[in-house]
Amino acid sequence: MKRILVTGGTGQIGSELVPALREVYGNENVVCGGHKRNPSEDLIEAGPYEVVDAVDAKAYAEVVKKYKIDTIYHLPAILSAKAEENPMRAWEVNISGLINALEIAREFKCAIFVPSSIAAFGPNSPKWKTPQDTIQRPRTMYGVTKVTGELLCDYYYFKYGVDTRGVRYPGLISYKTLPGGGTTDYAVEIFYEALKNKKYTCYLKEDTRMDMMYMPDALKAAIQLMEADPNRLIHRNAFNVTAMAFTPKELAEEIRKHIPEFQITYNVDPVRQNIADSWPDMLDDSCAKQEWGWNPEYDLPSMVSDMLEKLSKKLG
Ligand code: AKB
Repeated sequence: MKRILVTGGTGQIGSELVPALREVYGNENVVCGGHKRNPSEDLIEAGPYEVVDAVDAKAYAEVVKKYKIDTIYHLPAILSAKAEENPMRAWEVNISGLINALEIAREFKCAIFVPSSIAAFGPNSPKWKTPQDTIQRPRTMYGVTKVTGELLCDYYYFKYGVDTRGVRYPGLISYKTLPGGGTTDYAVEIFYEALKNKKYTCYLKEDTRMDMMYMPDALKAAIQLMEADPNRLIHRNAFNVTAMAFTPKELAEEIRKHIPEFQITYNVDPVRQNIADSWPDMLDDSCAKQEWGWNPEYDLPSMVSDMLEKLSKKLG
């Protein structure tokens, strides 16, 4: 059985990936490594929990050694909008943290999953059906760290044979843990406001199309890729994955099918608008489909109805 450590385990992806992995591999075999956010009670009660600051290589390595870890899901990252406020901190967390993880994976012979993002593309990448292999000249610090991360993961695979794998996530939507400091965050916030106040003011223009995915598909992608037959993998770092692409206006229209009184208004934040305009509208995920059988379950209508149902239960 695998022995897994998830760093960034209390964040938006980690807080749902840890329970999903525990279901597959057993509670005791999946260590949740948290840092900034306090863990929920069920994360601590169900299995091992350790504080892991990815920037502290020694502490990171000690946890890997203590639990005889053979697979790391390395998730800590400062997201796009936050990274523009403090680019040096973003470099430290996203790159110094990552190089620590890669060195530890090399030393302790661990396989490692590292998420990249649509942010690894820039304004001169093709916008529609962005190919797996194409121009990557992002203009955000977050994007720069994501391209660097992809290259570092390839380097550790080719130079040292470390089993590095990753996907380029689009904006992720979930009802459990809020994202923090991303450009795609509106697609989560809108559901809270729709249920609580029946109105939402969006910081992006109504026709800003971006690639998105519902969290169950994002978790499935990570677990499925780490289980994939390595002989079939041509790309490794990092696979384009996608599930749906929509604009704020289209999302609001879909929500209105469930909450007819819902109203959306717009008050554009130039920083986040600029970032969103530099990203693809939708990725081409055919390599992920061919090389490891990627197949998302949720589209816009099924995501919206599940989100509203689960979130309204959560909000009581
Ligand atoms: C962000 O908006 O920064 C992230 C991402 C697309 O990687 N959600």
